[in-house]
Amino acid sequence: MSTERHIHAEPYPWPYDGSLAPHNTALVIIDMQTDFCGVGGYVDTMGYDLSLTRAPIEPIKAVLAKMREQGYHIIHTREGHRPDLSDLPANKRWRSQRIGAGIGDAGPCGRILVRGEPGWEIIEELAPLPGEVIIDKPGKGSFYATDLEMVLHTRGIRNLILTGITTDVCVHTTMRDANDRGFECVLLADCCGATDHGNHLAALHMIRMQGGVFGAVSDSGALLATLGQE
Ligand code: C5J
Repeated sequence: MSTERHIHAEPYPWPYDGSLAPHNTALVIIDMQTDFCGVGGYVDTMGYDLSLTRAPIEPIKAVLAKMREQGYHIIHTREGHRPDLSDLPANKRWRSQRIGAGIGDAGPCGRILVRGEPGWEIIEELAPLPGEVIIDKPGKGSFYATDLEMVLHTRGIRNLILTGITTDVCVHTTMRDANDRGFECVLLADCCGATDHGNHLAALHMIRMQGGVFGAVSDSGALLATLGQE
């Protein structure tokens, strides 16, 4: 009998080699912070529709509960900057100021995207448990200026299940970068959201090209169906 395990995904059953198992696979939850999906946070201050970035909360909760129960690795990320803003590039700050949500400026949830401020915290619904990895990143990708790759190698993780916000920015950047580093990635479509739904759909479409140019696309239902067979 074959011991291969896959989840239904497009454009191929994921992972490519059927090696889905708790010891080598991590759930990565990207930037589910008040600043990206809470009232008064960065995305809200920019004027985008919060329902789009809040849509993934419930599907992620379901996947997180099941993967915790089965002993998978869980990794959370947070985008944010040092209080002295010494890791904030001037152009990133300038762009945020011109849309009225200056990074480092005071807002309803504290200083926008600054580490330690209320808006920078991961939302309560998806709060990390003690022992789960948290990666603090100053950029969009989760590898740049972080120790994520070292954590993955140290734990023997090869497969990444990507969730969080936003699909077209931090999730995509992380997926592309992980793929280049040899990790096998799947993005769960209903566990991600963007500030523009068209961009969310376009980001999913991009992944499906070229036989799965950065990996594959699936959803929480398909993952839970496979994990439920345990
Ligand atoms: C953005 C993110 N969109 N988490 N950050 O600025 O995608």
